[in-house]
Amino acid sequence: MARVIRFPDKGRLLVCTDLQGCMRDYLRMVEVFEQALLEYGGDVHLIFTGDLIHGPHIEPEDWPDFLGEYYRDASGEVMIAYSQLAAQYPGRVHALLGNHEHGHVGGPHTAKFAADEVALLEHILGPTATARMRGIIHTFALAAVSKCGAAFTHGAPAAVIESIADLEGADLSGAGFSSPLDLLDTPIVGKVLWARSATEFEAKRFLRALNCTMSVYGHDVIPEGFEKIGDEQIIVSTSFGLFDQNKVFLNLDLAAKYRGVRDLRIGHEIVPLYPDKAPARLGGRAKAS
Ligand SMILES: [Mn+2]
Repeated sequence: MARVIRFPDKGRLLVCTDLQGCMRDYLRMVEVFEQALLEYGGDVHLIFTGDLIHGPHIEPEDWPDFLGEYYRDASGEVMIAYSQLAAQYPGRVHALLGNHEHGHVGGPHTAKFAADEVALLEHILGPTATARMRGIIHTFALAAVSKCGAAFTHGAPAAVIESIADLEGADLSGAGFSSPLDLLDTPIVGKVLWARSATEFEAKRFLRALNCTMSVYGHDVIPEGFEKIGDEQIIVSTSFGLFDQNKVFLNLDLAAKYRGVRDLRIGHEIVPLYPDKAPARLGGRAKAS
């Protein structure tokens, strides 16, 4: 797997964060991508920034409000659909490793909705589908960079790196640790996959090492859709933990030179996933109620 994706300096880039097994939002994102391909003459990339898998297995009557819109986990199906889409549009569809995928290929096992979500999903899938899913996860990168200034990771840009080579050389295998949990304490992989926040100093150091101006990530849930932190960071919530009206993705111009997240405008670069449900605050068309 290429550890770091390098986007070209032309075309559009659509950015989708944590799906956590939500097939409906995955399909909506594919619809947006295919619409953009028509609109931009085929020159469009799509990146999923990790945590495509591990959603809740909860009955509607037990569903808590803080999980946003109701859905049933379809992790295995989402992964297969992703790999088919990547095969259908070679070089255009990309994914980053999230902490939830990492558990299946050597990382610590996550315990968000089950005591061991890795074991649970692998049990549901069975050995053949598990092997197939691991093969797909092995194609995921650790980070992505672009000439437009945006750098992409699953978690916050808190990792201590001096250059892109530090990401390219990162060991994701978990080999050499007595427990996968020790991986959390490593300055690169642990932070890239698990950090929920980064200070301005950390973010600037990370971006300087990558020759980028702004850091785009998910991993955390922003119920309102997105949060800008200083001029260097934006957390985007496309699916997990949100109600449809607040879900957003990014639509970036790879030929642009973004100076920072202040250049990302609602209704242009920050776009509602469901514009008919989203309020005007997010560039949507829903009537105020
Ligand atoms: Mn995560």
